[in-house]
Amino acid sequence: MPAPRVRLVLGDITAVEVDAVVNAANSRLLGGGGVDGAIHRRGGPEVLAACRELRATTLPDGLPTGQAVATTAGRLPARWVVHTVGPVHSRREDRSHLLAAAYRSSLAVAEELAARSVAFPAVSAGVYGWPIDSAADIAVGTVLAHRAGTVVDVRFVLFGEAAYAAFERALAERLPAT
Ligand code: AR6
Repeated sequence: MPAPRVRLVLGDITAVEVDAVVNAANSRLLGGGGVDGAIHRRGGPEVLAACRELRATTLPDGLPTGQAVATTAGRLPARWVVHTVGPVHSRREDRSHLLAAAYRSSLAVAEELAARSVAFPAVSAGVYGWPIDSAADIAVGTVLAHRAGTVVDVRFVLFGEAAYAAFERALAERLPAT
């Protein structure tokens, strides 16, 4: 099975029409800033209600770092939000495996939902402080290593030229022009 087709998009992930939008959430799953805040604002109260329900049932202690879970997308132009928790960047400890796990878990959840298209933000590259070049390299490497079942279309939706350029470099390194 081949890897999904990967595309880069400059803009706001809450405006993207895909089956599944990935949220760079935190373990509490009750909203926050950055992508998380934007997804909850545009998705509306249904998304928060679904997150609260998860906390009250299957995830009483929250969602561990590197894992993923789906909810309704509420009013977003998507079918589902896949919430994942990236690691906070640390200079003392290599947490790359946790960032890769966040992408892998999100793809696994999207496959369970039989999603075809998935949009990812640059998980951990905002509030969680991950340097953008490294975040892009891990994101692109992990998605290209995925053997696609239903998920054949992956879009990285990048907020700002610097993030877009970093993902372009990461993609060029992994997929040299033939
Ligand atoms: N569309 C696409 N990308 C965006 C958007 C958007 N609307 N808004 C921000 N970004 P962050 P994290 C970019 O901080 O680092 C939250 O408070 C942003 O420029 O959203 O994983 C959560 O509740 C950056 O490149 O996520 C957690 O507590 C990238 O998305 C914590 O932040 C990720 O930035 C998670 O931090």
